[in-house]
Amino acid sequence: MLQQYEKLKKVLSSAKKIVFFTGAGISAESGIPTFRGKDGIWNKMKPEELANFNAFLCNPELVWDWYQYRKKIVHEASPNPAHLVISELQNYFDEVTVVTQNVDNFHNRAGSKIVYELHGNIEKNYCISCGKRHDFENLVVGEKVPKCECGGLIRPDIVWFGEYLPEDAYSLSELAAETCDVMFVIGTSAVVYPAANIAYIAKRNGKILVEINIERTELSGIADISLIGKAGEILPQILQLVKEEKSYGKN
Ligand code: BJW
Ligand code: ZN
Repeated sequence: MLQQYEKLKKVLSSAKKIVFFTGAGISAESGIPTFRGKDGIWNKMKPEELANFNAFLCNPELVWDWYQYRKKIVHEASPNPAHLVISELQNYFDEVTVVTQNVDNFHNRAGSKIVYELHGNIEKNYCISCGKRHDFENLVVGEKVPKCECGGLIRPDIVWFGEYLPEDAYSLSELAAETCDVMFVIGTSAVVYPAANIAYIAKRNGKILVEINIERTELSGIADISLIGKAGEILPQILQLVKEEKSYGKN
């Protein structure tokens, strides 16, 4: 592990553009459950009943309630040291880009300025008929599942299985992967596509891949540096490393 940190120190000394590609594991220490693994959401709930458009059409109340429940958990929780360190690293490097699969909005709440959300954002909603975006002010009240003025059902702005990722967020993420110096891949099993491609694009373009995870993943075999442990513990150590090295970053 010490050897891995030494290697990382060297890599970061010349890095200017950094990408953080994050997944559910980064929010685990905030109390947000991950999807896979022992305590994962998909162990208790079936994705085919909740996370696809047909499920919403068949049982909008169930799906809507599930997202309201998850939203409550997110509102009661806060970004953890991992999100906060990523935000603070903006002070030390020319460009820090976050590409996240998470919908919890924590990177924005932590103060990261460039955040590409590949799977949507639980705080946002839109009408399935006219596409209008909705906050909660202009919804027709008295309905369990809120409706748009046009009569269409309002759904959470989350990318469900079988749906396309937001085009802008995906293509800007591809570009960030192609042009960064280092990509950190944090807390993702990297089994969901096309999001997982982002890490492979960086690797194909000769970028350094640094993985932070509590266990080995699909990506471990191609990672240049592998740091095994909790993101909320490892990232503060990386910040310390960066602070100690005067020659780093913008100064
Ligand atoms: C820690 C830690 C700590 C824990 N510190 N680490 C090729 C083959 C087969 C299928 C497909 C394929 N290509 C595409 C597909 C279909 C599908 C897919 O990928 N399926 C795979 C599962 C097989 N993809 C799609 O459907 C995508 N769309 C698409 O392909 O469109 C094109 C198309 C259109 C029309 C027709 C056909 C195709 C859309 C995918 C949308 C994914 N959405 C979800 C759910 C959102 C709903 C919601 O939130 O309610 O997004 S799935 C779920 O997985 C969620 C996540 O963003 C995503 C990734 O999960 P993540 O973040 O990696 O979490 P986990 O739980 O898997 O891993 C956590 C990790 O953290 C673990 O490694 C832990 O060890 C670690 N960890 N604590 C550090 N403290
Ligand atoms: Zn509408």
